Amino acid sequence: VKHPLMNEWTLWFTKPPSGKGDNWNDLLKEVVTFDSVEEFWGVYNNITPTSELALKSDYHLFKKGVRPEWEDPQNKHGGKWSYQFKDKRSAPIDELWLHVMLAAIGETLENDNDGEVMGVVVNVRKGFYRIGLWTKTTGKVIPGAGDGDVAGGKGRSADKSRDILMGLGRKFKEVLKLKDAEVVEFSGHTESAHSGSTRAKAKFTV
Ligand code: M7G
Repeated sequence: VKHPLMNEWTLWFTKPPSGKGDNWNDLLKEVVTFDSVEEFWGVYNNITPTSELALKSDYHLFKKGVRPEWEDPQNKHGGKWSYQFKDKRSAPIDELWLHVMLAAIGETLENDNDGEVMGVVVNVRKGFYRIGLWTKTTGKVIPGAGDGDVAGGKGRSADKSRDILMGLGRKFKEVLKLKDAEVVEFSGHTESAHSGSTRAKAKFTV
């Protein structure tokens, strides 16, 4: 018996650069697509735990059909909530990443299936692990679009869109078991792309 997931999900992996001249696209690899609880565990039990990955590796778990890139049409008006675990030795990263993946595929991050969640990411870096939650919108109204047209979320008021994003941020923080004083930041992908890194200025925090 297979227990179907609400959505199909694709796991991607970013390999660490092996030499000079490796660009983002050479390093990003699609691994596998699944649509049941059983297949998820089959994949999970056969891949390297995050804690054993080389520096500059990433896992990305995204809804099927969405590439884990700013440039994807479904991400280009979006952003992400993220948190950096700076004490790599004490962060239970394998458990945290598992819980984030389960929240994504189990659809427990969103309240009303708002269609905001695009995927989740874990980055292995020299000084930290970073876990991110990518969203379709940034809660911003697109200049020139019709009244109430929020980027990627047509028909929603900017207030409603903002509420949905803040709710997602709070839920994400809960899944990561962070304390109140630990701050989760939201930043738009456009800003990340311009600054050439994810270290763009935070728009919101929870
Ligand atoms: P990062 O892995 O998000 O954060 O971005 P880091 O700075 O902590 O390592 C590292 C670099 O990967 C960026 O400066 C880009 O060169 C590249 N990169 C990351 N992402 C998520 C993208 C993307 O979506 N599209 C493109 N073109 N490059 C990206």
